[in-house]
Amino acid sequence: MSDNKQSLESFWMPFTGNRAFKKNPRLVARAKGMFYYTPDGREILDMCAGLWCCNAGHGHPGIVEAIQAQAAEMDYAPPFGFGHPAAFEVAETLSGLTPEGINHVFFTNSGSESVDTALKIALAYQKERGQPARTRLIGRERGYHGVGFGGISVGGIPNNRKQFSNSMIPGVDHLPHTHLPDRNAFSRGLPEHGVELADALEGILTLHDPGNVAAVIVEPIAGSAGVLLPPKGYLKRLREICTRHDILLIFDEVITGFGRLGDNFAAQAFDVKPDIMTTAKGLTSGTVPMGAVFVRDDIYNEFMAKPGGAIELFHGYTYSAHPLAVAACKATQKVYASEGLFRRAAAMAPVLEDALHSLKGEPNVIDIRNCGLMGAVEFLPIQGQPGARGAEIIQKCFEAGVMVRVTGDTIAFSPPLIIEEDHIRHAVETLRKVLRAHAA
Ligand code: PXG
Repeated sequence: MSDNKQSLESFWMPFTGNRAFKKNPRLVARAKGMFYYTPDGREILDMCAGLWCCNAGHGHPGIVEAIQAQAAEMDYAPPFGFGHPAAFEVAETLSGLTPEGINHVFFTNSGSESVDTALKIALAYQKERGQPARTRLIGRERGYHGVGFGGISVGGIPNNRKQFSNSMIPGVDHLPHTHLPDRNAFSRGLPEHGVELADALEGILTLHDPGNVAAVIVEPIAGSAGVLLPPKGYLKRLREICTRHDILLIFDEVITGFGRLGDNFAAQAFDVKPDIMTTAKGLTSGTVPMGAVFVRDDIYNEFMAKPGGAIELFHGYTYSAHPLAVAACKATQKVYASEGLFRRAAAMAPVLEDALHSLKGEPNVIDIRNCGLMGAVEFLPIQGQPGARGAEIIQKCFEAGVMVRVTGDTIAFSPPLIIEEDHIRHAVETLRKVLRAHAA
């Protein structure tokens, strides 16, 4: 450590170019409502809810106080073989938000753990119900399902896989992704073209025989890959094919859950019912790490049908249903309900749509996508330097007081659901200025 300057060397930062960051750090030290504040007090409008998670905005007093009170009351309770009442209570509250017939919750600490838990439940369920040949899993190109070995195996982002290419779990296929810029660029809401991409599932099933397939996992909207939307009718068709072949459909709702699309989950926003849903992020508004896997009642019941009182699923985490996470979750859900934040997201969605699409025609903008309070603006890559334009644009936005998320040459918007119209306009006008200055 030098005199006054904190060394940044020891912390190996996740999914970050450490050397570039440490030369030019973007630090935030405080947060309140829609804003972060840098260590020197500069205000930054948070247009990505931290990392798609702080749906109730930052520092909500109802959530802060609940976490503080719980820390004083009981710091930790073991979840294996013991329980604490609030965990059961919050599980029941959450079951009230899910589609009908999905009323059982397995708690984890992150989206990655939720995904690996869901895959394990799917595999174990097939054995439990006497279909042990059903071991194959199907993900999708450009899908992001966290960083566990299960998640990267069903995931489809090449950079997240290439350093671990020999260590993927076996028996995984991938559907084609749904990003068709030639046919769907500048669509407002769900794109018109591409429902037939779901039929690729039939091809994969024919190749392996459906009787060997356990589950299909997709994000209803691919978030990390840059807000890639499902064409109209696509998710329904995936559901129909899975039902026809008795295969589980898992929706990874880590980003789309808890109001992002103006409804509890994408399952309801799109009226397509999965068998299992993975969540995290908005579950506690990002305040305390927590994930949850929601499971159809008859899947849970299959495990419970065994005679005797033995352990039904050999899986769980030391911090499953951690008291602080449970307190944060309970308080967060209360805030969502009492402040009508999911309805608010639905009301603000058209404002975000109009504002984002007003950027059509600005320099280097090649596509704009949106659904609910999620949006993306994609730029023409600089030749031979993919990602360079996106990186420069988010740096300039940050310097101008707006935080957006970048993936390659796409920037994504997923603001807290408390956002107001003026914030949206300010963010989009800032981006417009940055784009014009960048092109000049
Ligand atoms: N599934 C989905 C759909 C996600 O978006 C995860 C699983 C994993 O969650 P955890 O909590 O283990 O990180 C995610 C996470 C980005 C970005 O750049 C997105 C996520 C995480 C980090 C960065 O957009 N999503």
